[in-house]
Amino acid sequence: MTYENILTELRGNGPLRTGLVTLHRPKQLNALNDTLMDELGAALKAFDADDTVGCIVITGSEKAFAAGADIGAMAKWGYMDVYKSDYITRNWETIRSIRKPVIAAVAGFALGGGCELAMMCDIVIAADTAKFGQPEIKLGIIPGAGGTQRLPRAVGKAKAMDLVLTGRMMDAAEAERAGLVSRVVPAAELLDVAFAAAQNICEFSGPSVMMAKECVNRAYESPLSEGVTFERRVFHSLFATEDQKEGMDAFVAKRKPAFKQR
Ligand code: CO8
Repeated sequence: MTYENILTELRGNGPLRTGLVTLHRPKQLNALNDTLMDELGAALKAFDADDTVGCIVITGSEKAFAAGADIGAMAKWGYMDVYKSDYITRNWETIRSIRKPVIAAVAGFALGGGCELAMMCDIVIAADTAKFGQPEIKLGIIPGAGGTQRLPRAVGKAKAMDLVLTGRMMDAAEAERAGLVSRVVPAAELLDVAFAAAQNICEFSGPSVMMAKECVNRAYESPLSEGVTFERRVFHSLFATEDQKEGMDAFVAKRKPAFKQR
């Protein structure tokens, strides 16, 4: 499948590979227009449905992961255009529905919708050149794809308010201290580190990977008591899988497990 605003490829040579999506509107710093978002949604769905793919990486360019929604396109919109369009919702719901782990490998600007896209991913690995921010306030709007909701959950109210109300950017080191990103690496190593993490995940049992993702996400959407009950039920269910037997037998026999379930 060829796309206009993204590039896709499969990486790795194990039984499970990593699906890579590269956002590719270089002249607009990967601003997220309708076409790009539709293509991103389609590519993620295709990788999610592909049994040979175990993990997905989304990246941008050296200069920008994504500089936000396309301001040129939005500038002409009125209230009814935005209200009636499903631009903001349709593909964001697709991203949320992806069951395999998605890693954001972020270099350069991740602003507005770009920062929100990174926050939709399960793991954010940042190059030391990364800059995160929600600068929508400078345009007379507010974040519209979860920025006011996911950012406080990721970095706490104080820093989220600071970023959303001043529109300032934070660098990779500050983002790591704040808990928005899990690792900061030299820019030249960004993709290698992201692929290594992805291939590491690919070696594990598919059901336990997908259920672990589902349970961690549940922590953000339910009270602790419900989350813990949900986790317990999912934990129980994994004892019905062949891979649980394989994983534990292998540990006892001091050999490497050969997980089969995808
Ligand atoms: N939309 C459209 N074009 C953009 C965007 C953007 N968000 N960001 C940069 N560009 C374009 C510039 O217009 C410029 O084009 P041209 O060369 O034709 O003039 C080109 O990219 C390069 O940009 P700059 O010359 O400005 O490069 P600098 O290195 O000087 O600055 C910045 C880089 C700081 C990233 C600067 O471009 C900037 O501030 N960009 C806007 C960032 C921003 O405000 N983002 C938030 C947008 S609103 C939003 O995301 C709301 C989300 C709602 C939901 C999401 C749904 C998908």
